[in-house]
Amino acid sequence: NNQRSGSRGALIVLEGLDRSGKTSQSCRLLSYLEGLGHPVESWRFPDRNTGVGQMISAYLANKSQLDDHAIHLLFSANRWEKRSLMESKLRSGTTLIVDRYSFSGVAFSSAKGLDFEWCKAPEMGLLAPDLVLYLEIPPEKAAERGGYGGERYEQLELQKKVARSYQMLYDASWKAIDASLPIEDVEKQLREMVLDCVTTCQKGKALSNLWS
Ligand code: NYM
Repeated sequence: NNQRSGSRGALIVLEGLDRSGKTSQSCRLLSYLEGLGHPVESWRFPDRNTGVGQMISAYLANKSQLDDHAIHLLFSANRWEKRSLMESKLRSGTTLIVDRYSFSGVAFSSAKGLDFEWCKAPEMGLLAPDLVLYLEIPPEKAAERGGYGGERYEQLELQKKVARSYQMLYDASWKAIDASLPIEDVEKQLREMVLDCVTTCQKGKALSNLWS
């Protein structure tokens, strides 16, 4: 029992272009860890349920217009409003599988032309993930998948720039997976990486903040 032994949960983030399969894989990882008896929750950003999240959702649906900097800060605020809950979940032993995080914030806004360092600044002090799983897919291939193009940003030229921005964020906590493989193959690779990470965190790896 994780709670009793006092070990913490892992903060695991899935990142990638639109239609790279993050949402399907985070569902699968959730069931997998649940099946193993690990306390686990699946989260996503933007969290569209909060007041800030509703503003973001309207913007993405092209129902409102906002300055690029303003929407960037709203995405960040949407993570800040969940930070303390995130920390208490992790400390009480719950692993969080998070569909998009600060890296999406920086990758999308900098792809639109905002300064890279400016984009990172409001993310500093949020919890640093223990593992970032990057679902790597050629932008052209993602664009062929169903449901593409419905929201703002789902355009091939912008997605190519987003892919380049993601490359600039890549560091030692990241693992890239070829997301053009069949869904079960991707899942198999992710399971192994996630289990490894959960174990490392149980053994006492410290929580830390972005970007340090
Ligand atoms: N997005 C997501 C951002 O531009 N900045 C952020 O901080 C986050 C978390 O929102 N195209 C973009 C990426 C997606 C869009 O995400 C909505 P999703 O996962 O499709 O709901």
